[in-house]
Amino acid sequence: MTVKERYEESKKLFEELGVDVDRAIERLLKVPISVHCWQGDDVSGFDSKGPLTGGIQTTGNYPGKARTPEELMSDMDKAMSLCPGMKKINLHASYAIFEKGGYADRDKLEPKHFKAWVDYAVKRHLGIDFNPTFFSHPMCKDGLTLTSPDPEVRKFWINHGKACIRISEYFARETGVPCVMNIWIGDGFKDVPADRMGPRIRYKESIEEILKEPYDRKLVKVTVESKVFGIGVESYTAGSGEFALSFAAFHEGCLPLMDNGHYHPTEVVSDKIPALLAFFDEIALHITRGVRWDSDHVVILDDETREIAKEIVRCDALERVHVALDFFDASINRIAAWAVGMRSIEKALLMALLTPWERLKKLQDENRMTELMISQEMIKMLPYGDIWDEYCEMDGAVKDIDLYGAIYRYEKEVLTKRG
Ligand code: RNT
Ligand code: ZN
Repeated sequence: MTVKERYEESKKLFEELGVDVDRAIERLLKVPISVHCWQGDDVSGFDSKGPLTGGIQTTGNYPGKARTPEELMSDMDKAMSLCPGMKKINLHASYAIFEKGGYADRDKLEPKHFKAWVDYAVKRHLGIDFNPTFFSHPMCKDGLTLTSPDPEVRKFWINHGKACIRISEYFARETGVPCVMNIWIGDGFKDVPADRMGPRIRYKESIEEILKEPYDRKLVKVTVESKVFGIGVESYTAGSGEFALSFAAFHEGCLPLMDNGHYHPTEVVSDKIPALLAFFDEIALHITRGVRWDSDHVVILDDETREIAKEIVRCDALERVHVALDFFDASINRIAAWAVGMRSIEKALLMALLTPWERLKKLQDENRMTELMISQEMIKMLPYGDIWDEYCEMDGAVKDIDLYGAIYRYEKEVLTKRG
C-alpha cells in the first residue's frame, strides 16, 4: 500500500470516532514551533570563546558542531527541511554576528548585529523569537546578573535587556511576525542562602527597569521563565516558579514561560497549562525533557510531551500558547537531535488533534468513568503513523523510516568535513 492508501484507510477509523482528519492536518500546519538555534553549537554562541555558565551544561563532543553563522544556518536549514510543520527560529543574544572589528558587548547590541539572521528568516518566511543572554559572560559576577548586589553589574544587564527589546521589535517589524522575548537568568546559590528575598526584589526591579524601554506590546511579547534549580545553584534560584508567575501576573503585557524541565520531578507542566490559561490570554512553553539532574535532553514522543500537546489542543489554545523547543545534546548528531525534537512535538500535536475530545469530555461530565478509561485506552492504539506519514509527505518532509539515512548523508557530506 502507498502512503496515500494507508492514509485513506486509517482516516476512516478516525472518522468513525467523529474526528475530521483533514481539518486536523490543516490546523497543525498553522501552528508555529520555535526552533532554538542553540542545539546546533552546544549553546556556544558567536560572541565569546568562554565556557557555558549559568547553571546549564552540555555534555558530549560529537563531531560536526557548527562553528560559524554560515554553518549554523546551514545546519538549521537541514534540520528544518527534514521536519513537517510551520516553524519560527529562536535566537539568543550571544548569536550576534559582528562584521570585522565591529564587536559590541551585550549591553551595546543593536539590530544591525542581527541583520544576517533577519535576512535568513525573511528569505524563508520565518518569524524570530529572541532571548537576552544572561550567562556565559564576565559580567556574571559571582554567577549573578539582574539580582547582583552590585549596581554596576545590574545596570549592565538591564541595558542588555533593553537592547534586546529593541532588537526583538526590529525582528517583529522586519518579519511581520510578533517576537516572543524570553527572560531567563541562572542567578542563584549553591548552598543555603542567608537572604532569599533580597535577590528576588532586585530581580523584580531589574525586569521592571528593562520594561521601561518603550516598545509595542503587540510586536514584542516579553516572557519570564522560571526554574527550580541549576547546576551549581542547587539550593536557591531567584527566578523560581512563584516568582516568574507572579511577575507575569502583575505586569501588563508579560507572560509566564514554563519549561517542563524546570520543576520537581513529579510535577507536570501539562497540568499547569489549563490552570494558567484560566487567567492569562497567552502563555509560553519551552518543550524539553528532564532526565534526573538534567533539564535539557532531546524531546521525544513520551507521555508528558503528549500530555502537554493534549492540553494545548483540548483547551483550544493553539493560538494562545507559544511553543518553543529547548534542549541541547552534544553527544549525538545535532541535526538528528533537532529533527527528533521537532518531529516529536509535531507528532504529539497531531495525535492530540486526532482525538475526539468532545466525546471524551462528555463521558467525564456524565461521570461515565469506566467508559472514559476504556475509550482513552482504545484511542492510544489508533493508527496515527499512517496519518503522520502522509502529513510528512504532503509537507515535503522525510518519513521516519528515511530520517536516519538523510541525516547520515549530511553527516558524511558536510559535518565530517568540519575540523
Ligand atoms: C535554562 C533555560 C533556558 C536556556 C536557554 C539557552 O535552564 O531553560 O531557557 O535553556 O535560554
Ligand atoms: Zn528553557
